[in-house]
Amino acid sequence: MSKKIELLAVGKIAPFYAERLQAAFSYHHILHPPAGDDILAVAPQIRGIAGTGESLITRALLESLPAVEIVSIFGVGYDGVDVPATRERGIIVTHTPDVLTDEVADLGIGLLLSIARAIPEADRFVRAGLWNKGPFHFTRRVGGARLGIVGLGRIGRAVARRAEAFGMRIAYCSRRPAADVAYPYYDHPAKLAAEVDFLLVITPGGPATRGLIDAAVLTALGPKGYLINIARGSVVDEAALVAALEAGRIAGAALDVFADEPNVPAALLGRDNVVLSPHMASGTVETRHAMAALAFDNLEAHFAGRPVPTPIPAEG
Ligand code: 8YV
Repeated sequence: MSKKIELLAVGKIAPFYAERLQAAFSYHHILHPPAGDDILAVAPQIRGIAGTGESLITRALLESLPAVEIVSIFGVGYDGVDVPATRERGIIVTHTPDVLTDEVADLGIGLLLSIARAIPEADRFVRAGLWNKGPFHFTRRVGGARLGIVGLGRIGRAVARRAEAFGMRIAYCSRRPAADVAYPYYDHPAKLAAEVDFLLVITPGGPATRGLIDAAVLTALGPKGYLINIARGSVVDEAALVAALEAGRIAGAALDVFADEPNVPAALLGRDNVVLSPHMASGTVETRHAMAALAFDNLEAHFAGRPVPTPIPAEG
């Protein structure tokens, strides 16, 4: 039998995916870079990296692995990868688009409904026995409301299609207008925020969008506006968000992603006008298996000398 290729997995790898990698590769694992002592001996032989949307594939890590040819990300977002460092060495980077689009869009709509109709708060109300003492407060209608989508990529479009079915009026903001949609376009999130009731963020993470949703955007969204973030925690200025919630400058927020996961600002935990979920938008059994299959296919194709199915975009 030929010797197995040395592979380094970085971050929290789903057990079923790790098992598949272990069967096919000589598997090593670290939670965070830099590479620990345990893999130093094998570092010069590592030819592939398997990571997730949250893994940090830093320049320093890549420099410690001189033979790396491919980084396969289990996730559509690859903002944890130092892409310029991979480009300099011709290292291929792949991700898992498309297979998770519907799932993430579903959770975006789920969070929007949850915050608008106060579903988690209503659940706490019933469980606490408060229904006997009086009715639950009225909530916010979604039909006819205006939804602003920050980032009209694959997932943003899938959110828009779903929101249309709820009778919402869509507008969007992205780097440039999309030629194939009729939704009103705004060139800055603050301009979009000023025109909508719900602002849903689904733009890539990374340096280009860090802190994009800042105090000015939240102020523009206004005291009746809701923020939904299913992108990356880094896209929202979390301190500005907490301050806006505390001052009543926005009506509420529903968040699947945070700046320092799994740590969530304590100031958000006690608030009824905040809905929180643990970065789980793609986290169904079906979709996580589809993501694992695609992430694996990328590695397999590369080491078999075939083109990888889903490289990251050339400009990304
Ligand atoms: C994570 C994600 O990759 O696709 C993305 O960009 O954020 C997620 O799907 C997933 O949580 C795996 O860790």
